[in-house]
Amino acid sequence: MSTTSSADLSLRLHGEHSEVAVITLQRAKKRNALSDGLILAIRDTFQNLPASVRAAVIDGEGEHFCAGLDLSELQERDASEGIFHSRMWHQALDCVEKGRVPVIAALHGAVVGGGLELASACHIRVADDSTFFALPEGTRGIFVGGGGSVRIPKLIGAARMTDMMLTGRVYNAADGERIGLAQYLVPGGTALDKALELATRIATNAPMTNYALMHALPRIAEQPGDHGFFTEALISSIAQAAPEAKARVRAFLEGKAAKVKKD
Ligand code: 1HE
Repeated sequence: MSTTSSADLSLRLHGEHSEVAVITLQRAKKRNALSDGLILAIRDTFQNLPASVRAAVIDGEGEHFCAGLDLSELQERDASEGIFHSRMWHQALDCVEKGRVPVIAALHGAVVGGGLELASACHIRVADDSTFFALPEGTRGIFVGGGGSVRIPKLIGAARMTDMMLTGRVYNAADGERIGLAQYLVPGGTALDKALELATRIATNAPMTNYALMHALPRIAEQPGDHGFFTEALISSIAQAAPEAKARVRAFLEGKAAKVKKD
């Protein structure tokens, strides 16, 4: 395992071939609130992942995953600065969602405001018992600006997001998992351990399959059905033509690959 770090963010490499990156928000004293510097560090880190990395985990130091936007930086911004600020978040979280490798969010404690926007840019969210989800923007007199209005309704629907913002509703871990804010709940365990287990497994997939899931599936989901079927045909033919896909199918046919088993 090797380590690099910049101010409020660290990147550690795990696995025999350094195939999993664990990226940790390290502003525990401010509950990992996302300052401009931290948002830019997220952007730069995901843009420059080491070549060995095939899956990533993002987690937060201390008792909370992330308290959202650093509210102390909001005070002096005018309207046009606000647009650029929001666009900076969009660009940074796009590097998470539309980067090179799947990203798993390991959630605990507060996952609120921009923290939930960051989590929703990840491909898988794992929550432990301590996790709670909220969008306090409504009560702070502001609005989401980090892509939450696009991504969060895709997870839970616009009606639930509207309720969270209008009423300040807080979802606990179990209810968050039930409505789709997290795909995994780890009762009595740590989200980081589960996220690492999943990332290690994902890192063994054929890269083209992971790429198709990250880049083709979300686009297909937004295309008219007929276009989606065509895009699916294109991407599936590209994936199956890769030498790695041929080798994996051959291994199964020769009885050398794992069967699908009940959990
Ligand atoms: C902060 C922030 C922050 C904590 N910006 N400084 N997000 C929110 O509205 C959530 C605001 N935070 C909270 O509700 C609570 O801090 C928590 C539930 C996350 C954690 O509570 P707790 O009791 O563990 O910590 P604390 O005592 O409230 O906070 C510790 C310190 O962190 C304290 O500073 P200190 O100097 O007094 O020690 C807090 O002021 C500081 N802190 N959260 C700045 N968010 C792209 S648009 C996105 C829009 C949004 O994200 S809006 C939602 C913002």
